[in-house]
Amino acid sequence: MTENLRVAVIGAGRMGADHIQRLHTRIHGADVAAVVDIDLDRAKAAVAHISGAQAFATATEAYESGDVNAVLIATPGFLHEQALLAALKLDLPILCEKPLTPDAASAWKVVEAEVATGRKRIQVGFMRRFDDGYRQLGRLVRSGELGDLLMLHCRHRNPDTPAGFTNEMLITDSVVHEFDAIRYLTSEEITSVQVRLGKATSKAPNGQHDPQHVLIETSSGVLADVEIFVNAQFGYQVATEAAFEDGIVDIGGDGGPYVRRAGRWGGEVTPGFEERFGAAYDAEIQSWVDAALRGEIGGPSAWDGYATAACCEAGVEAQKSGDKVAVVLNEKPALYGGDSQ
Ligand code: ISE
Repeated sequence: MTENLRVAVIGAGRMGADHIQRLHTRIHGADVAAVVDIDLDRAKAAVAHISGAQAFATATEAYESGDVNAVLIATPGFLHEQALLAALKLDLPILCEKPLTPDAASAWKVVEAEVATGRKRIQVGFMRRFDDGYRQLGRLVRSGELGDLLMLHCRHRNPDTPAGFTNEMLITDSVVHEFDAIRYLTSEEITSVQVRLGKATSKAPNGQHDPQHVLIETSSGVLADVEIFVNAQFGYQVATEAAFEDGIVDIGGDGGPYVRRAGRWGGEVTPGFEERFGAAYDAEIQSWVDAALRGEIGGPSAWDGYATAACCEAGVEAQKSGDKVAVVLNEKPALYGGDSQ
């Protein structure tokens, strides 16, 4: 029988805590062996109910415990590069939450380091690829059943933003998902990004211009427009309408029971991404664990992380200039040649 993965989760914040719970209660083939957080008390609280798991303030200590053979990185994006390079040196299977890194140059360093190991070790946490709606839409695009895909209209709305969420993060933390989803749905690279700033909500914290309208173009000319609205108050919504030559497809509409009661009709608005994408996160982590036990990755690669980092960089430049900014990518290394996006 194959032994379970012994996972060190680095970062016990909102996403890290969610993954710890998932690994501990729902995922087969993996155990939480260690939780690492610069706030040791937070790490200790995260392992309190998990027998056999230890808390550490640094990843080095977790690795030196000798009880870890895989790593899930859930720290803020600007800390990823160092954590990724260290884990690659130890030849560990890695699940890295998005973004791979915040800019294209650091993401490329990670790609080069992985290429030097000769195999794919890094899976990037673009969970939408595991969401039923995105999967079905991806299949429809690839089947050609509705003719060619022409346009995508994407809506990405969050109720509010955590402290420290900057104007750039509307692109690097939120639209990054759209970049990956568009690449996934079209199986094409993105060639340009433009950002328009229109009328802003009074509900956004200082420094954020919210909402923003992002126009994205792929290599065959598919246009995708994204409304990114991160202080939308009412709840969480990620939805896309796809226009094909022979039909229109909607994904991500309201879910749950539609209730008629006491003279009213309706249902509940999804509160946040944990609820909207809970099943997708479960499928993503299970796929990573299953693949890691075979010595492979089970989802988007470091190349996908790099390509989206390049889109984010163009997006941040476009936010500032208002211009249409080209996305320029380095040549795709052979290691990722066989990837279906
Ligand atoms: C957050 O980090 C996520 O990944 C969510 O999916 C996204 O909706 C949100 O805008 C991000 O800040």
